[in-house]
Amino acid sequence: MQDLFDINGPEGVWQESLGSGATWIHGFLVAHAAQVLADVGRVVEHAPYRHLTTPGGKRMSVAMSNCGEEGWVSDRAGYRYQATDPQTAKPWPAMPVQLRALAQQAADDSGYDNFAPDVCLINYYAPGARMGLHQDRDENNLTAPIVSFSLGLPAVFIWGGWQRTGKTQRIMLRHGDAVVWGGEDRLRFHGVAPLKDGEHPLTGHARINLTFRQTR
Ligand code: MD6
Ligand code: FE
Repeated sequence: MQDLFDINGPEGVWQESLGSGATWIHGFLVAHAAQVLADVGRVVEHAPYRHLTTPGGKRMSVAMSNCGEEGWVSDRAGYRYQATDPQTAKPWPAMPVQLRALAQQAADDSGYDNFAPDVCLINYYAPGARMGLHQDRDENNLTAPIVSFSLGLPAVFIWGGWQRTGKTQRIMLRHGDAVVWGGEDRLRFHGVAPLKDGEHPLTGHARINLTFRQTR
């Protein structure tokens, strides 16, 4: 029954607060998922998914790409944003206008007007892929929120506090969910538990997560 409800679109969209600056918008993207995935497909034709290396030398289990004016990258030298794709030496593909508009809409709906994302990091999770507990603090502008879109297989998102060792909460992010966080929640620790295998009609054996960031 839940699936039937979700494909109806707006009726299946509802908000849940995760903190004073953080909003989980269930079902936000369900009605736009095919379009968003088509946009993502065009981006990764030009900037293919790749497994980056952490500064410590470990291969990340999540495969990544970017679009926008800059992209987030990691290698032995550290984490940073840069305007060119290190793999192709070309600028990252432009951020599709409709994707950017959806991210702005999610931010608006959560009380952040004037969100002007210049980067969209695209994370591809195959079964078993995970993301360790981290803070997003490589952006120069920490007053802007981050908008996150989840597509495909569901994943357990670990929502922590302001200290690595703080209490954590586990929430299940599903196909079409958006999370917007800024304000006092902007620097919360968070991560993703190893992806459980399954099959989704639009993504197959995978979860795709997009995070829109305003780096300046
Ligand atoms: C993910 N997301 O959901 C990983 N970071 O696959 C993030 O690391 C993240 O969802 C900052 C803000 C929102 C996020
Ligand atoms: Fe993050």
